[in-house]
Amino acid sequence: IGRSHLNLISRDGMGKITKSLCRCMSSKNDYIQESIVPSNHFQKSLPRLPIPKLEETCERYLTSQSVIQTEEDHAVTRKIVDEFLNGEGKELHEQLVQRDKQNKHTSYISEPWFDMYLKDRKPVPLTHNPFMTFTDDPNPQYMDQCVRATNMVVSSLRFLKAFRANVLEPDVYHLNPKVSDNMKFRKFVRRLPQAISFYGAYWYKAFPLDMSQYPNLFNSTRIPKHGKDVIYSDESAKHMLVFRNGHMYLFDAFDDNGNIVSPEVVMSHIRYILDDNRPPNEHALGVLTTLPRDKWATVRTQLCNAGDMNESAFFSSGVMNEGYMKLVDSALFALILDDAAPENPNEITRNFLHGDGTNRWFDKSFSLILTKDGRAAVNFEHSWGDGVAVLRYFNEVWKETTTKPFVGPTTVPANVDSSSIVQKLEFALDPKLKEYIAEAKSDYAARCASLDVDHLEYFTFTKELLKKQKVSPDAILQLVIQMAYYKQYGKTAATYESCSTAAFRRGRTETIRSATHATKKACEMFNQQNNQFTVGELRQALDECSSYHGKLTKEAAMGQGWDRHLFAMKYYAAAEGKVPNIYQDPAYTNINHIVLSTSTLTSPAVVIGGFGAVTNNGYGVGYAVENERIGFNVTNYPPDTNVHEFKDCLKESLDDINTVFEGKNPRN
Ligand code: BUJ
Repeated sequence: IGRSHLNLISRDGMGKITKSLCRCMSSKNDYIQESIVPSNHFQKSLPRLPIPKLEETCERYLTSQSVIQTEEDHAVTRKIVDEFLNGEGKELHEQLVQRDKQNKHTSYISEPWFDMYLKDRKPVPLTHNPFMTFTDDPNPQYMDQCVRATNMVVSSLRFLKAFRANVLEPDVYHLNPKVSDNMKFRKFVRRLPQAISFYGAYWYKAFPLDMSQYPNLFNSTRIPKHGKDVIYSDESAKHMLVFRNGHMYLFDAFDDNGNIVSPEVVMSHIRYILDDNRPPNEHALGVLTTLPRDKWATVRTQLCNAGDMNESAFFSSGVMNEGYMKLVDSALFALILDDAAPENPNEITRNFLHGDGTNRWFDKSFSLILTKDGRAAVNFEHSWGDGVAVLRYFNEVWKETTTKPFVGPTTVPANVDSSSIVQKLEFALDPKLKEYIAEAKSDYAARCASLDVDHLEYFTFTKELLKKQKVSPDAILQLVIQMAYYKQYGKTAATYESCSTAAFRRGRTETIRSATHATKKACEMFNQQNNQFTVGELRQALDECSSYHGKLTKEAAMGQGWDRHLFAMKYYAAAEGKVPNIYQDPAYTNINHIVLSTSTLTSPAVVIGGFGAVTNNGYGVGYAVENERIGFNVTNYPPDTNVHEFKDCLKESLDDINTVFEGKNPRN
C-alpha cells in the first residue's frame, strides 16, 4: 500500500467519453460526486504513523550509507551510529515516543515536516513547487482556453463543495479493487461506527487514506514571515483570483447562499478577462512570490503598508493594499490564464514549473494554469500537503471536464455585465516597490535560466512487459535512473524516492533510498564491456533489484524508513540546542545532499509533471511507467551536470534492460 506512485484512484476507470452539455446547475447538483460513505468516515480510526525501533532505523541508515561510502568512511559512520544508538539516540527516541503518545490526533512527523517547509528561506518556485500537466481533452473543441478554464473552475468548485459537504468519496487504496472497489464494500463500511471503520475496510484489504490535508487545498495560501512562514486559510471567502498578463482580477464564484454561480456566468467573467486587451502589467506583483522568503516577508510588509493613503472603491477605510492582499490570500484558488502556447514537453515544463513569474502567485495552495491553446496544469505549493491530495483533485477535475463538461464551444456566456462584477486589483506601488518588482523579475529570470530541462518518452517496452517479466515496474525504473547516473559518472549517488505515508493519520512522506547494493551491483554488471556476465546473470540481477526495492517500498509506505525518524529526532534535539554527533558526521550531510531526487505518479489524467533538482549537482527526475509509454522529465543546474547526456543514458539503460528481457547480452 501507499506505494510511491500516487495512483490511488482506480474507481470506475475513465468510462466512455460522453458529453452532456449545459447541465442545469442547482445547489443540489453542486457536488462532483455524492458518496454514500462520508469523506471523513475513516479519519478517526486511521492507524497512527509508527515510530520505527531505533535499532532498525540505525541499521537501515547504515545500509543506505554503505552503498555510497568507502569502507573506511563507513567504519567511522558505524562507530558514530553505535554511540548514538547506545547514548543520545536512546534518549531522543524515548522523548519522541512519549511526545507522540501525548499527541494522538497527529503523527510524529507532522510538526517537523511542516517546519521543514515553512522555515526554508529559499524561494518556493524551483525549490519546492511541483507541477502536473493535464492530458489534453480528447475533444479538441473543448481545448478552447475559455471553455476549458470555465469547465475546470466549475468542476474544481464542485469538488470543493462535495468535500465540505462530506460527500466526496474517501480516499481508499484498494489492494484488490475487484473485491473492494464496489457498492457492497461501500454499503458495508458506511454502517460501521467511525471509531472502527478503518478495520472494516482493512478486512477487505482496502486501505483508507488520511484526508487531513484537503481543507488546505482551497481558500489557502502560504504567507512569508521572517524566520518561518505561516499557512493561512479563510473558508468563508467565495471569490476566484484570476491572473492574466500580470494583472489580477477577482470575481465571486459562489452566490450569497453558497451555490456555485452558473457556468455561463463563470464563462462570461473569464471571457471578459481574456478580452481585456490592456498591455501586460509592467509592475506585476506575482513575481514577488519568487523571492527568498525573508526578503519577500519584508517586501510584503512594505506593500501592505503602502496603500494607506489611497482611496479605493473596495475599502473606504483606505487600507487598500492590505485589504487586496487579504483577498489574494483567501481566494478559492488562483486561475492563471497565460498568453503563451508552449509546444514541446521542455517548453511546457518551463511554463508550468516556473514561467517568468509575472503571471503567477506561487504562494497560493495551488494554481490552475491554462495556456492560450487550452493546455492546463496545476502548480502547487508544497508545505500544506502532498501529491496524494493534489492528484485526487486533479483526477476528479480531469474526469468530469472530459466526460461531463458544463460549457462547450457553442455555449453562449451569460448575459451579465462582467465589467461591473469582475474587480481588477490595482495595488498602490511606490517607486521602492516598483524597484523590488523589477529586481525580483531579473533575479528570477537568471535563476530560471540556470535551470535546464529535458525529457524522454520511451515506447520500446512499457509497463506490460515489466509485469510479464514479473519485475516491479517502479523498481526497474529506479534501476534505470541508477544505471543512467552510473553510465554518466561511474559512481552511485545519494538518491531519494518519494513515498506517501497517507495510510496513516497525518502521515506525509517517507524516503525510499533506492540506491541499494543490488542496484549498484547491477550497474557494475551492465557496465562491463567484456561480456563477463551471462544473460542469465544479468536477468537475475534485475530480479534482485526488483525484490529488494519492493521490500524498501513496502517498508517506507508502512513508515519503516530511516529518514523521517532521524529527521524528527534531529528536529527536537535542535530545539534543545543539541546536535548529536550522528548529525555532525559529514556522511549524514552527504546522504541528505540529494543528487537524484525522484518522484513518480501514474494517472491517465497526467501527461507531464516535474520539479526542480534539489541540489546544484543533482537531477530532479519525475517519471511515469504506464501501459502506453515510459516517461521521464528531468531538471538540473548546469554545468555540474548535463541533463541531455543524462537523458541519453536513460535511453541506453532502458535499451540494455530490454535486450536482457529479449534474452540477449547488451554488450555482444
Ligand atoms: O517527498 C516529498 O516529501 C515530496 C516530494 C518532493 N520532491 C519532489 C522533491 C521529491 N514531492 C513530490 O513527490 C510531488 C511531486 C509531484 C510531481 C510528480 C511528477 C511526476 C511526473 C510524471 C510524468 C513524467 C512523464 C514525462 C514524459 C515527458
